[in-house]
Amino acid sequence: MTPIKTVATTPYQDQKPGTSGLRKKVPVFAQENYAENFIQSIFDSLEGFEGATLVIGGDGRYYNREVIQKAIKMAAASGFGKVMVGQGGILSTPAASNIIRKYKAFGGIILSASHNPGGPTEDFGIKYNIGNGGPAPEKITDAIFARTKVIDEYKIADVADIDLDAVGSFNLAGMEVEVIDPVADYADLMEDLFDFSSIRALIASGFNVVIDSMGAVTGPYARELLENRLGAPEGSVRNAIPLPDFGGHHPDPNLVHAKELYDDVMSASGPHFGAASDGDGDRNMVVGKGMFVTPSDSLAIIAANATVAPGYAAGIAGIARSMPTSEAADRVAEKLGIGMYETPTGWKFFGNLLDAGKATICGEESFGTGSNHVREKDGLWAVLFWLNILAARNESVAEIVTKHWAEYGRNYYSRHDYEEVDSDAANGLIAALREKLPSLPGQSFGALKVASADDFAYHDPIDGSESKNQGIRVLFEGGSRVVFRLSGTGTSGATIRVYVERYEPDPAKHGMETQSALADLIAVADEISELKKRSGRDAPTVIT
Ligand code: VG1
Ligand code: CO
Repeated sequence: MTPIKTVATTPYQDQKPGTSGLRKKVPVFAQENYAENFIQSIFDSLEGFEGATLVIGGDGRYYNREVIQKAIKMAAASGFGKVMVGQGGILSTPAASNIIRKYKAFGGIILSASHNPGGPTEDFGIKYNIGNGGPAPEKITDAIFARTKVIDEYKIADVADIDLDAVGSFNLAGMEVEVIDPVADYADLMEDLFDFSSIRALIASGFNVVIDSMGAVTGPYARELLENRLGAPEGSVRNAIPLPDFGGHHPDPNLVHAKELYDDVMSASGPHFGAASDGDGDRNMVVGKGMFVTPSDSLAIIAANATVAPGYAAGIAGIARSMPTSEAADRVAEKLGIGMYETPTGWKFFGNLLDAGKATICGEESFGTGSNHVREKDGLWAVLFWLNILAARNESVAEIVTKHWAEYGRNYYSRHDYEEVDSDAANGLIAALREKLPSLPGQSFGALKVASADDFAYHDPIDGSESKNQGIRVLFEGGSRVVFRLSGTGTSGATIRVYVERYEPDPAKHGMETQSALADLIAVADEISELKKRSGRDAPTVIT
């Protein structure tokens, strides 16, 4: 008797994938057939996977194991030949991307809500990645969403739960399941890209490095790399055990949620260098003594120094950044005489540029940096890149950053988030801005005169696809700008993001505090968008 059973289901109307997959609260995901509907809709939107391999893994958050069991049984029922799943259900997002590429899988399902909190009433997420290892492009996520609205049945192997905790292979309803070591392949890849012997020597000389894994997925990866392969003392990786609720941490590596680490590095007796990663391991925060590196600057500095790392010794072909990310990297690309690409927010837009060899290094202002080694942003990769640069240059983080500004100028930059704002109010704010766009150019706000204003649209140079309404940009004469967009990853209400940037070429003016350096632009952003009035808020929820 075949163990495959077909189950009748009714569609949900709210399964639209956002910036990075479908994200909802756990109680939403726990509704009858909710996860099954979405997973079957993924399979129904794909063609040609009969007998092929699917990679499955997640960030270890609450509900991870339950959904992995369902996904494996459904993959068997839909005709996949093999599933590779991380031991314990664990795979960081960049590690999953690597496994898909290395073992030439058809694609992968990544269970994560990234930097959002985890737990029984917190967030969960499902994302599909294609065979290049990257997030599915809009064409596929649109097809998945269309399918979720009409789905009426799904298929599942009616078998007992799988043991996810022991590495090994077995047969499940005619499909092979391989439970793999989630760390080894990724750690090997990092060792191919970076000069581990120089970094080992730097650490052995007394350079004190700590990584805060924030109770999330990078713990085992960071331990293997930093403590086992690079010789840092045991305990250098903090909050190293992935926990279903991240130990109550909000695993978002920024100055608000990783403040303890920041304060420690800034203290006289603290470590020389600190880094943190998010829930699923694709974001990074880098802090040196006396110097927090903004993600936009980090992208520019990594690109400018890329050739110190063996994996990039031949030089980089181009840089890509999301539109709201600061233009610091543009100046590096200009100097290197290489291509610079500006894409909408979200890693899925970098995939084509990376596949085509147009861009080698990519980044976002939201603590995300990565390269063509995988097709996701990669937190530990960025940390190792910094350690490689520090080892090669024999200077402190603060020296490297200030010298970079002196050479290229400084892009003062900040993002203000207004979280859990009423959705109608947030949509109204964007709609009103959109209406104002034609009248803005030429208008002056104090000393700032609007040069141009638009709603960012992206034309993909590789596949010709168009993505509209990707953020309202107001550009001022002299190169300053403010950008407004709504988050596509939140799970309650709306989050308004305001991005503010000012370019300062004069090194004598590089020592200002960021918020003061941007004060006039922040005030103008409020005036143009009526932010305070419409959101009912006096101040942002989070400033990064
Ligand atoms: C946010 C960030 C974006 C990032 C996305 C996924 O999206 O702004 O840069 O790519 O999260 O990252 P949004 O739509 O909320 O602004 V992760 O680490 O959450 O997978
Ligand atoms: Co993430």
